[in-house]
Amino acid sequence: MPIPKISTWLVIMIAALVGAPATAAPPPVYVHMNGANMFLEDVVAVKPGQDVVFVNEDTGAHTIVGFNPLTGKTSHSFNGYVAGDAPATQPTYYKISFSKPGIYHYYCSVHAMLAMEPPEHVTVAKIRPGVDGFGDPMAGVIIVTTDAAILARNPPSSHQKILANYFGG
Ligand SMILES: [Cu+2]
Repeated sequence: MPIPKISTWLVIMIAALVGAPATAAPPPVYVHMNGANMFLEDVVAVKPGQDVVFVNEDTGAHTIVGFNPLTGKTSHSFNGYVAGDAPATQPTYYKISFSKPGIYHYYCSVHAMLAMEPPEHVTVAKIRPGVDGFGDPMAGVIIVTTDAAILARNPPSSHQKILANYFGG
């Protein structure tokens, strides 16, 4: 077997480098909380394994608790707490990712509550009585998908880690 020339080896090595699979993870998708007791981007889509990072820019604490609308059961693994860091108002974070495609519902147990909705008998998040806000319960959905068309629809603010001028009270 003839020994390949150096130039041949170089071509093989460069081809191997160029053909190496991309290992860079996609950037996270961000969901922000401010003073309105809501998740600003309440529907976002990510790929399996891609991080969703909840950013609490509020001065009050929130929780992020996954639930199954069909059973009403809450999740132990999708269960976060983000302190409201008043008076310093430094953002606090909770990060989650999902390996399987699906639709993952969550709510803030401080500012919303789960209730069965007749006659459909599904569990939904509702406004917790006495909580201030814009009228919607503090809840959201994460869509885990490989569908590029759905992934492209995330709101622009979901690409920014920290939103300026969104510190609430
Ligand atoms: Cu909350």
